[in-house]
Amino acid sequence: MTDTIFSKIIRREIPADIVYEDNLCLAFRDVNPQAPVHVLVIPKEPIAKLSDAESNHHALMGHLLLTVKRVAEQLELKNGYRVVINCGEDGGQTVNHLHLHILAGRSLGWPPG
Ligand code: IU
Repeated sequence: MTDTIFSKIIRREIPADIVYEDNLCLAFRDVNPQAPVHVLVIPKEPIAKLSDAESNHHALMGHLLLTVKRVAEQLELKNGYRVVINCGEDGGQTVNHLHLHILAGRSLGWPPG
């Protein structure tokens, strides 16, 4: 898959406000936040989108979700939060590196646009 800006963030080639990192993933604040708290959790492995994940990514996918929980605890999102994965064009995905949005800090509407 082609390099994206998220790979550059992982390699520290461009700056980001990183809130969590381990050997498998990175979490950083979105540059264009859609809520008072807006963090992206990304795998270090450059999987382009959720529909590209395969059975060998089973453990990694679970790790990403548990990282969301960990980051939410770290940021003390006691009132709740939303987790979003945009996949592909109709899903509104703009960066072709799998990412989980964590949105919090206000009451979020439903359904999304
Ligand atoms: P999407 O699900 O692909 O639409 O989300 C991409 C997000 O990446 C979006 O919320 C952007 O604001 C965010 N982002 C970023 O945080 N830093 C960047 O350098 C770029 C996009 I490009």
